Amino acid sequence: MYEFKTPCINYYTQHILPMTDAKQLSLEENFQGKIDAEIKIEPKDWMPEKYRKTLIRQISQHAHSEIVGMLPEGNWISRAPSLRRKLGLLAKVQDEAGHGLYLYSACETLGIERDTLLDQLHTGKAKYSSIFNYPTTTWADIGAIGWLVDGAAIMNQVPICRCSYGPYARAMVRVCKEESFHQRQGFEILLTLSKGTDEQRAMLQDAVNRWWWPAVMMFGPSDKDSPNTAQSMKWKIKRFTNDDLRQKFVDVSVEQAKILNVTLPDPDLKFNEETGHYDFGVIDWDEFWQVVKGNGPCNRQRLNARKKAHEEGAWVREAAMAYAEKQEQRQATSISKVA
Ligand code: FAQ
Repeated sequence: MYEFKTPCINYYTQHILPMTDAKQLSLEENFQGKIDAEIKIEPKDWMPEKYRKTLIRQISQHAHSEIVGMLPEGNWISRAPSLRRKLGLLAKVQDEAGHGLYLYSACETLGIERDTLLDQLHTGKAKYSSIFNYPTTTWADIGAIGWLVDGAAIMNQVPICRCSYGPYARAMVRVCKEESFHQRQGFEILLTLSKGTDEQRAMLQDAVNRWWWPAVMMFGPSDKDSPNTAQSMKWKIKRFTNDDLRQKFVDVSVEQAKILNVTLPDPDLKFNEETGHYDFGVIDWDEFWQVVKGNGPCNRQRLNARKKAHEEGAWVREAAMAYAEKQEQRQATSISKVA
């Protein structure tokens, strides 16, 4: 059982207290001790400023990804090929909105306002996942997003259920359950196409050709070029490195591709008897960084759509605030009447 050397200190108070080096050191030792002992860090616990900032960066980027991630699929809600497909897609896109809101709430527990986070997204200061800057040109893209993008997302996010920061870890439990439904609906769309006409099978192969490499890139830069991984692993924000997760994703996807009867667009994909994993080709990191820097095929379109939706939703936020104030006033009046 882990023993606390000092009592937990309110993080907000701690923030403004001048600290001696020795005290700071013991706080940091206690903090790391809790993490090593798998004790969750909660919002009011003391935490190093860099831990807080790393979490705000990661959780907010994750939230932005969920929200921007609604756009490529939203494109197909009005064109889904049947009522059943439309219902499935609507539910998936709504789930993603929910994930974004959960994650913004988890991020707010670290002492940052939601308006600030949204401002960071709209001004291009905060990143969101590279994958959502690619276009969805055919219905098969919706299947490919579910299979590959949600598949990659699950691979990365299941370990975050064991993240050291309590609110993020707990939010991820439901998110992962829903992502797993998303992955299955995508796979089922593709399985149906794989049993369809020549044209449908060609559409499936074309979508897989376009989405495979961007999905492989989603895991982020190679470990040797990832500035944040080492510290995030020590703090148990990340449980696996980018390359480890990418390899797991490739290994499972190759087997699933066989069921779909599609070819993955990588001539170097080959099972390696020695490692027990699939070797794969060289990733085009130039493409990845171009997309991350804002020069992908749809970056401008995505950001403009988000900004427009935010502006057009101003009246909803105002109405919600007015309603909440009215409820508060009503409650105050009824309490004063009882008293
Ligand atoms: N795109 O040092 P690292 C989803 C940035 S949700 C853009 O390795 P870290 C659900 C990174 O931010 C998908 N930027 O960084 C869905 C950093 O820049 P910074 C999102 C990327 O944080 C499905 C720099 O490169 N998932 O798909 C990307 O340790 C379908 C150096 O990188 C999450 O956010 C990228 N792909 O590891 C929705 C999961 N990769 O901030 C709709 C949580 C890296 O220093 C439809 N996040 N960068 O300026 C994570 O696990 C981590 O943050 C990583 C990056 C693994 C993404």
